[in-house]
Amino acid sequence: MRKRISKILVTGGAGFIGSAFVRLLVKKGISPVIVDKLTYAGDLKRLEEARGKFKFYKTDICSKKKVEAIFAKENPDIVVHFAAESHVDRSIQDAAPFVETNIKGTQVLLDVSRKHKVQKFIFISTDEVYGEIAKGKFKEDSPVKPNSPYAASKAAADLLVQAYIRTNKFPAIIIRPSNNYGPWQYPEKLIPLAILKILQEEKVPVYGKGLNVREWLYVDDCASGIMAIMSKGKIGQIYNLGSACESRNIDTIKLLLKTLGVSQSGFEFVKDRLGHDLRYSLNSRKVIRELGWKPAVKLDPGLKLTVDWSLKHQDWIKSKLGEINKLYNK
Ligand code: NAD
Ligand code: TDX
Repeated sequence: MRKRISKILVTGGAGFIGSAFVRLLVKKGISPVIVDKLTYAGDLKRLEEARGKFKFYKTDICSKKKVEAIFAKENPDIVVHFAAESHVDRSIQDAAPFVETNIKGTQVLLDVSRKHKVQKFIFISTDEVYGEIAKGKFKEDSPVKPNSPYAASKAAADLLVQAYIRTNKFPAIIIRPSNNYGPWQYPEKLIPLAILKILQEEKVPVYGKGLNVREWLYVDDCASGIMAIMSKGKIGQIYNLGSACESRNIDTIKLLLKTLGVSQSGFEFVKDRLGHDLRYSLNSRKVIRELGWKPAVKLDPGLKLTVDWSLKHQDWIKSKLGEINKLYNK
């Protein structure tokens, strides 16, 4: 008898990384169920190429009643949980939605998933739960020491998942990706914001002296890593997911200005972010050695792909301008 294909429920599937994962599932012939509240960050345009190949529920993951009803109807085998408030600067302005969605929303999903006996629960955490590291790299067993309200809310959720694994033998896996970039990223984050500024012929705002380091992972590589871990990862484990492509913000912006063919002076140093983490860096040997995953796109070609995509989707990027001006008070 042919084995039934697992039914996959994806939260936050209309977001930046969630939609890349959904597009990958659909390419592989899998039709997921998506649960997304469509906050300012959610956008179904990201899923246009997958139209008709997924089922969509516009629902807040914090509403236990609604999530229960979806699980009762859909009976998912696997849950991949991306939905979150994801922007550090917003969490500094107001932590409330971060506590609500990232912590309570995760608790609701854990309880409903447990009740419905899902086979696997994949939690998308972040490298930010470790805090900053001046030298060396974080391993999966490094202490969790978050700094921003965003990171603290993700760490709380990450620890809650670990508690359910230990207490209830809940079949979860935790993934901690590094900074993503690529097509369809909301232009509040550094790389798409810089592209938007350059398109508007404005200077790119670089916090502090631009010496903070981030490890840049192309979004399709992140999606393929999540797929590998979902398919072959060990239950109860934590996996770092990074690219080893580290770059200081100032160098990233200069590379981007070069890629766009504009003057190298197209940026300005602005007031630093409060509590700004100096450097994130992941040791990703576990996923590489155990599961054979490898990122395919380095930073230079990844920025070229992102710029090419952005030039073709200027209308979409510029449609977020009002919201961005509201966020950065202009
Ligand atoms: P995003 O902000 O682009 O998307 C988040 C999605 O979640 C949106 O579609 C939004 O509508 C939805 N959402 C928000 N609150 C919700 C709620 N209460 N109920 C249902 N849906 C809700 O985020 P992203 O950059 O795609 O990040 C996805 C996940 O990956 C997040 O958990 C984030 O913490 C994590 N992560 C992101 C990065 C990165 O660089 N972007 C790196 C590491 C980890
Ligand atoms: O205008 C800016 N100028 C600037 O210098 C912005 C928006 C950012 N920065 C700096 C701050 C960081 O050092 O660029 C770096 C990247 O900033 P963000 O794009 O805001 O990302 P970061 O704070 O590193 O967090 C990201 O990576 C981990 C994601 O937003 C998180 O969701 C993820 O968990």
